[in-house]
Amino acid sequence: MNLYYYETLNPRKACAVARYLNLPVEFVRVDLTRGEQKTPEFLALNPNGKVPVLRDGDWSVWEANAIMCYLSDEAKAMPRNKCFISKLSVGAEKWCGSIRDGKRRL
Ligand SMILES: N[C@@H](CCC(=O)N[C@@H](CS)C(=O)NCC(=O)O)C(=O)O
Repeated sequence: MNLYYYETLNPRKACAVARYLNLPVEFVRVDLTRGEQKTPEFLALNPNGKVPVLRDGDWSVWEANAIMCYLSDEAKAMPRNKCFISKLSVGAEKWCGSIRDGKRRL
């Protein structure tokens, strides 16, 4: 899994959870000051052009909350290994976050 980040609040949350759960995540720095979040390559990962983004195989997750839920599922971190957050609800969280950002892209 690749976690695209910059040293700002939202990516920091996702990075902290990935580290805390000790998951095999490779951290990829996206320099927001150089506009790297608006390149075609990055927009293919997240059409909103924001970090954090988690890439897991063909699956791309954005929105810090959605990423933290996804990582939690990956680590089976919920009590009794009950995963309440399915890929479907991660998608819903991603969608809600996109609306909060004023866009409706999923
Ligand atoms: N709702 C999103 C917000 C993500 C966000 O605003 N990321 C900022 C950094 S903290 C960003 O990538 N800004 C770059 C830009 O807007 O061009 C989340 O929770 O992940």
